[in-house]
Amino acid sequence: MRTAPTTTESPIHFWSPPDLPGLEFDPFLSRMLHEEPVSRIRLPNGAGHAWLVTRHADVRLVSADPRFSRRAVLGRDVTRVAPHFIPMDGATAFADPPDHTRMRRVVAGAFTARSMRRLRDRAQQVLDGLLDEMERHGSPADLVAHVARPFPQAMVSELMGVPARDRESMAHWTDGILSAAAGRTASERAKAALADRFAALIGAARRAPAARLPHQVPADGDARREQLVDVLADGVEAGTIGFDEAVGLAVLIQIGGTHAVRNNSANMVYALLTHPHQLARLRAEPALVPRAVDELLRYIPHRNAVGLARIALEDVEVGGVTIPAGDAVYVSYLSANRDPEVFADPERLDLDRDDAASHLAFAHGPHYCPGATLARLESEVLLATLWDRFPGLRLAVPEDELRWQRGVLIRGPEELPVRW
Ligand code: FLV
Ligand code: FLV
Repeated sequence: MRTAPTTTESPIHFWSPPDLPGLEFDPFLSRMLHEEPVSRIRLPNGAGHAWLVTRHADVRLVSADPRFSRRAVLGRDVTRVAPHFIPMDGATAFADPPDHTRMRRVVAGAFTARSMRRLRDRAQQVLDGLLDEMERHGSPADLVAHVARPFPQAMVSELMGVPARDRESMAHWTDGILSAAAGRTASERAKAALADRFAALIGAARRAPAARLPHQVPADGDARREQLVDVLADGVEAGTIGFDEAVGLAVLIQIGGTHAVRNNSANMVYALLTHPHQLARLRAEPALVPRAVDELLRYIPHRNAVGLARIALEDVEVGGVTIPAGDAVYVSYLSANRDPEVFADPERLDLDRDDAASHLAFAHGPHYCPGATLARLESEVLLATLWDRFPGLRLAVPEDELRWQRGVLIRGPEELPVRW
């Protein structure tokens, strides 16, 4: 007989993510990390309870161990923050190896080293153009509207091969999907609209494979073949992935590539503007940029509460607690990034720390962010360029007058008014 005594002993904490200002860390998450590192929670939507795993070592275990399944989440009304689920049913987020491995291998075709070199050059061009426009607009200006929003939007469209005319509506739908407050119907509608658009783009790429034959392509032909919409269409043609899987993949990469990077970039600039000694350190030593990006990724609480659960397929001991088969489990990459077992003085933003690269901001295991290289290069180009162009850059309003998005899954400022 299976016994799991901790199940009946541990309390169930109701966790409704607060709308926190700035980069304030969720006090509930801190308390769990330090006092009850494997706990039970109930979130505002869905049914029942789930486990919350907060320590770095335990988060790594749960996110890489095949005894915890994403596939098994499908069809279950798991307790969660938003009324809806973010990914499409056919997306990688809901797949386990070996299916997951097969799908991810197709995506890797758009993230080759050559493709990333091309995108780094393109990122610099795009950003320089946006900063020119911001300069023409004049001080003060909103850094979210001028840079943090359009920059990743342009880059993910480059990666994907999304036509310029579709970019704004895609960004708009993406925001709708990642709102917990918009309501289920509005979010599901946004998700369906985005999926329809990608289905059309992938369908068109399937019907036009001849355009990608070497003797017909223009000079940028090689680059075009690496665009994700084409890579996915080729994967569908070859029978490696299903059409719905291809659409699910495109939707997730669009969401991460626009919404997540917009907010994280704005948060990075905000963090540096409000830590002047750290900013001075970065400006004195530009070679520090890649390490600074890691430390900012570690330090910034990217999201409210937790994302997508996994289901324990058998009883598993995690941090001395037995999680029973069938229970839902959430990991917190945010709390893992503040674990004092791994990070010295974890609450301190310190660009010189040598342990920042152990952060889990891009997750861990098979679901590790497929866009991490692109996200990282965008942040590197941004932090290496912004203060060269605007050496006097500073907040245009007192810090406590900044407005932070409410009822969202991914945290960030509404606007970031700056002067120079
Ligand atoms: O891709 C995911 C993701 C991205 C992100 O930027 C934040 C997240 O919390 C998540 C997530 O929870 C699940 C993903 O699949
Ligand atoms: O924020 C979430 C999220 C973000 C994301 O970019 C991809 C996702 O799959 C998710 C998710 O599943 C749940 C989230 O709360």
